[in-house]
Amino acid sequence: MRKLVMLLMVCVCMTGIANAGLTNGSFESPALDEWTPNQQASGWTYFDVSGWGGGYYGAGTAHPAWGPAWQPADGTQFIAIRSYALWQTSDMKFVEGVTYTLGVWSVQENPRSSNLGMSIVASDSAAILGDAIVASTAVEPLTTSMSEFSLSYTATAADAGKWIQVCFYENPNVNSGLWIDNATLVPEPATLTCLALGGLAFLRRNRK
Ligand SMILES: [Ca+2]
Repeated sequence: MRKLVMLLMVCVCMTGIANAGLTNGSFESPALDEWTPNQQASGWTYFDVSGWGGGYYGAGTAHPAWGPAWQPADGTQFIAIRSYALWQTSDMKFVEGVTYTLGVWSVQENPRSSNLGMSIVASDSAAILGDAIVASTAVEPLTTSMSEFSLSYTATAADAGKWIQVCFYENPNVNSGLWIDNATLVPEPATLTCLALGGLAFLRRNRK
């Protein structure tokens, strides 16, 4: 019975960590009845990366006229951006030696390379987007279906204690709309905390 309780503790821990770090990573909030242009997902800050003022963003459920390529990958809602970026401060700070993997699902309007940008940022402040981009990549989503992309970074001693921020952007130089869903930020080894909790439970059990 006790072994079962400890096993359950570890399982609950690992399940909880699957979506740890980000707020509203699946863009399910606020709940929207339908696709809405210029609607922002809560928990994220948006900005125009082109400066030309012709960008677009939207959120909600898939438009009824959209084909199977443009459907949410998780839940019922997702977002779109064109020449826009969005970022947020996660609920984690960097720990030296821990690897953080930023994941996201995306499909794009036209076949254009380097269109989806993903960045991991270290910041002294949770309130503003920092300028220390510690990892960044730009990838080409498919036009036929959502697919997953990821970016990993192992924190150094210099990063330790700084807020972990994440940013997604559409490359304004290629200007092709992106649909995005299911953003995650996963630390590894994530099981250290869980194993520590399991160890505590074991010690308490033996003291009785
Ligand atoms: Ca979603």
